[in-house]
Amino acid sequence: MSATSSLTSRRLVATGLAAGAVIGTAALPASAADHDRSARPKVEISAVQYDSPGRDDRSNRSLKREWVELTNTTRHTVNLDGWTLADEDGHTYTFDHYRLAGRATVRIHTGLGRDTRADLYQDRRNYVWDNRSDAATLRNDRDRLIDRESWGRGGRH
Ligand SMILES: [Ca+2]
Ligand SMILES: [Ca+2]
Ligand SMILES: [Ca+2]
Repeated sequence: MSATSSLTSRRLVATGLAAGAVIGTAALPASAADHDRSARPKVEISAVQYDSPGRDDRSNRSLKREWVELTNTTRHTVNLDGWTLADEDGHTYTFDHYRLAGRATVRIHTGLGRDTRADLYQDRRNYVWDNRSDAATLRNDRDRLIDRESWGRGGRH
C-alpha cells in the first residue's frame, strides 16, 4: 500500500471536519455561497506523498518525490498568491503569484526545481512531511483555514 492510497482512505473522515471548519469561517459573497451548496473547500489537499519512494537519502531526486497535491474543485481559476502550506512544525511554503486553473491540480515538491503550472518546488534541502506522523495545513492569504490533512498515529494536534 502506498503512502498516497493510505492517506486517501483517511480522507473520507477528514473531509467532514474540513468542510465544517470552512462553513464557520467562509466569508464568500452570497452568490458564491449559493453556488457552492456542498460547502467543500474551493481548493483542497487531494494527495500527499509524505514518504518519498525508496530510501530517504536526502538527494534532490528523493526530495522532489516528496510532495503535496492541491486540487481546485471549482470551474474557476483561484489565485493562490499569499496562501500558505505548512507542516506541524511550522515549516511554511508561501505561494507567490500562482493561479490554479479550474479543475486543475498542482503538485508542490519539497526539493529543488523550476516551477511550472503543474509543479511547484519548495527548494528545500531536507524533508518536510514526516513519514510517521504529520499534517499539512492550507491557509489562504487572510490566514483562514482552507484544508488540512493529517496522517500517522492519531496525528498530532
Ligand atoms: Ca517524508
Ligand atoms: Ca522513503
Ligand atoms: Ca514535518
